[in-house]
Amino acid sequence: MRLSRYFLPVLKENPADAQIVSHRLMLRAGMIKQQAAGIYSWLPMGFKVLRKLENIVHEEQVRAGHIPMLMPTLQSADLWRESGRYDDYGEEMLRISDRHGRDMLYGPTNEEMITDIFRSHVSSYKDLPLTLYHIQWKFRDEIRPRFGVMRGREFLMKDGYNFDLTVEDALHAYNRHLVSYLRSYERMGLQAIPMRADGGPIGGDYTHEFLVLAETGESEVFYDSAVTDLTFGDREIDYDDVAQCQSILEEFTSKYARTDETHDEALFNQIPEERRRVARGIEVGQIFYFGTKYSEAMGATVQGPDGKPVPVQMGSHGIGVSRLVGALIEANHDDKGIIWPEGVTPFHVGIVNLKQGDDEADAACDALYKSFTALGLDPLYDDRNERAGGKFATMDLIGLPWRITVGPRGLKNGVVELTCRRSGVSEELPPEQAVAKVAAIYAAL
Ligand code: P5A
Repeated sequence: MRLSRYFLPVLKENPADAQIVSHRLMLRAGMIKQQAAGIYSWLPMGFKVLRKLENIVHEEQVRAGHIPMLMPTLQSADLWRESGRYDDYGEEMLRISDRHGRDMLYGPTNEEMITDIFRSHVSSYKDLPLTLYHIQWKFRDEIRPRFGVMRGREFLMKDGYNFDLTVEDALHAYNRHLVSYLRSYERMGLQAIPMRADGGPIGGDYTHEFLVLAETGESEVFYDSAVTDLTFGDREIDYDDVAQCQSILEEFTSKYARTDETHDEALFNQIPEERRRVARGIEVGQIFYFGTKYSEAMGATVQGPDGKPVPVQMGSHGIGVSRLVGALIEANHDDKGIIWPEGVTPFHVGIVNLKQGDDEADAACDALYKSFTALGLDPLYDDRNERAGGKFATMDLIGLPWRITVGPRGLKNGVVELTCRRSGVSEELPPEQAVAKVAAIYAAL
């Protein structure tokens, strides 16, 4: 993409109403525009990052054997009356009535709708196990929407629902979700720690939240510092292997890590003092096992092996996809702007032309641009007629991990400058070597 033809409405000034760094930087970098409290348009560069996160989530869910689909945002109140949550959900639910006076709502989550789909089409235990998921907009009329996309009213969630015959199978589905979530967050360049939490309005008392440690997080967390040493890495995983998934769950959840809802001071005090941590975290996902809560209320039964009907065992599993964009920035920025991890960056590399209109510099930039696109990479070429300082400030603000600077002086010596956004380290290289180096970094992801 050439910047002169793109839509990147960067702001020079700090927006006054943005209290935390991710909100400030998303507005300044032209990623989002607020349309109403807690409701945002995703401008092209923000949309690109959102799509990258969605892709990672999709790939990891499909790898785990879960099946993508799409449910609507608007739901009929009748389904929620069956589960009893229409009254329970309270003011967080946006209620709407259509022209016929029928009660509708903008879905805050989809347990009822998926249970309805299941009961309409599945009647035998032979069709289990089944896990369906979608990535869809949700609405929760939060009393205090704030921090930009971190606590929105409209937000994008991946929500998955498992249906199993036995408790053991449902717990395996729970474990599969935990493992696939660990992989997803790591691919995004984030450490998200599973912590014992509370079921809240979704239900069930077996649930883990995934938290990214950050001072601006809304949850207070208590943990053994040893949990921060755990990484999933590139280990092979067989999602049908019950023992392997169970052992990964144990590895990642046996050390003390809890949110304030379930914190137990006595247990916490058993951790050696130098490893006790009290901090704040951003909740980027939550998984639940709630058994037959919805299937019993809504009559979702299957015929078991003995011919008798049994209510199906269920759980639900969510990732806050739009919130993750904010969480990623909270965890990856400096005083100049965003620093995207390579796995989620909106463009792979920035090209800065120091002397637009100079034949040699223009030709070298065009050649770099062509080389990257031929390799399947997505460069952002700042071809505007601007001063170098302004171009560098924009690149630093939008945070592409790699920048190539091209100017007549370097070209005389046959080199361009390759700069790493995170370390700030630059090196001079012939253009083809700079391309090869950047390409190798992305090929290794
Ligand atoms: C699990 C999937 C559920 O709703 N039902 C379907 C279950 N869980 S949850 O924890 O309530 O939400 C899942 C994730 O969505 C994100 N999230 C939000 N993101 C932005 N703004 C909000 N107001 C908001 N509320 C929830 C969180 O990341 C949460 O973990």
